[in-house]
Amino acid sequence: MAAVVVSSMMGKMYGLCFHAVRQTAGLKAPWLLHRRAFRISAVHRQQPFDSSLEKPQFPGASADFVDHLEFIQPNVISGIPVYRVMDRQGNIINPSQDPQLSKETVLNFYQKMTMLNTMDRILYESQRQGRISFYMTNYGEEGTHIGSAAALEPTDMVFGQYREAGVLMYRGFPLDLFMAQCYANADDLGKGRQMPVHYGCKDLNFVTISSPLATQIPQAAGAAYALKRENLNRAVICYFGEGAASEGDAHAGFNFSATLECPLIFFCRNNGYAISTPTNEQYRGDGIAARGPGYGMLSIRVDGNDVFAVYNATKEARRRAVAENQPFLIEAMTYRIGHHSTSDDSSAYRSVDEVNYWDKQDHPISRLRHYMTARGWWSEDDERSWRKQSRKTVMEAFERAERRLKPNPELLFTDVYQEMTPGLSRQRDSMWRHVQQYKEHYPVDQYEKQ
Ligand SMILES: Cc1ncc(C[n+]2csc(CCOP(=O)(O)OP(=O)(O)O)c2C)c(N)n1
Ligand SMILES: [Mg+2]
Repeated sequence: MAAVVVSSMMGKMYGLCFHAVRQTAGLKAPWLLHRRAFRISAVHRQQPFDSSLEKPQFPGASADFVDHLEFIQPNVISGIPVYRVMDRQGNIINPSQDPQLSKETVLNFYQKMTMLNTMDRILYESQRQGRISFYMTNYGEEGTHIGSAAALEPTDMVFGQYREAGVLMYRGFPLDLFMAQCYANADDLGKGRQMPVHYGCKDLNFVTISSPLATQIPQAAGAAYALKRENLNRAVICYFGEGAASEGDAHAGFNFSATLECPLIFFCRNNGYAISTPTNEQYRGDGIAARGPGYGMLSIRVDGNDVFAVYNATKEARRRAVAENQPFLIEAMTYRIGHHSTSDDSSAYRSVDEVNYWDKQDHPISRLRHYMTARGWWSEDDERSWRKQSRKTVMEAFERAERRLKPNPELLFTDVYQEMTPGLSRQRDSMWRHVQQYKEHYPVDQYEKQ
């Protein structure tokens, strides 16, 4: 039914794309589901105990004895290779890896990546002008968003960190709703209760963002376990930064999903920084992909600025995660070109030359544009008119959001309990008395009436 091949030495593993190979029959029959959901599959059962054999009998490892003292070397110098499909000029390196997407699909990738970029510029500027309270840009990471989102099924569930707006955009979240959330206006699906960029959309299977880092990781493991039990051919993708991977919750999520055999894709955006903490202060191993084998997860490192490499890796991980019920770890190497957020000034901890390199010489958008131009699918004129049109579309949505009223303050107290508790009810009455008493300080006309 299944076979596991796991290299014995960590050092040996580092040269391989996939660190463990497991083939398990697809999950079909309900009785099989029941068995898989509640019991460990046969291949992972404890090794049989046989005291007559001069080999280790420890239940926690399956290995041989050695008679020489040797520590395993972490290979951080020549580490896990970075899978890519295109070079920086947008040429396909190995034709067998070309996903051969249609012109229409590739143009859609490009339009989504650039639309995200335009939306970021306008919302970033609007925060600088004091129109919204906060914002986080996605500059430089557009390839990781669009490449991964395109490889999923719409029914797959997304657990994001906060810098994955392109995934939601690819799924069809309209500009008006992005703006409504950032403006916390009456159209916001979250009813204005969250900070900007904390999007969520039930219809698009995009779980609402929450600020405490890495909380989404064990939640995603639980959701993937539930989806496996439903047997509906759905997967979960969980995005996180390399900084969030240092949280204890990351360990809990990785280990639960591996031992419970969950159809889950862990997608790490390694963008070089966690606010001002660079990766060389964040970890001492070979990035995040190197941790996968430790959890018994199939793992790969990809060039996150190569949208096709991200697409291929996520597509294959998604296919196998569902067919074989096991988690995958993808580490997408990229660079955070913008400041961490509008509360950060990155010139305090990194050089302009470093940022310029990624902005001008190794950018996911320009790489895809080179690819399209070489095929005659895109011209200077197309670029000019698309830039103009996309900016106009974003500006129109922005103006609509700004004109819209704020949600009724009463909504602060709803949706916590099915029926409002006496305590909450007293707080609500007290709020209204306060607003009434100091009405000159509250622009109540800017809020929706009850
Ligand atoms: C538990 C917790 N600790 C600290 C923070 C403050 N914080 C917000 S974002 C961030 C850095 C995260 O970096 P990374 O995971 O690499 O994501 P990136 O911002 O680079 O996309 C920190 C420390 C937080 N939100 N939650
Ligand atoms: Mg980071």
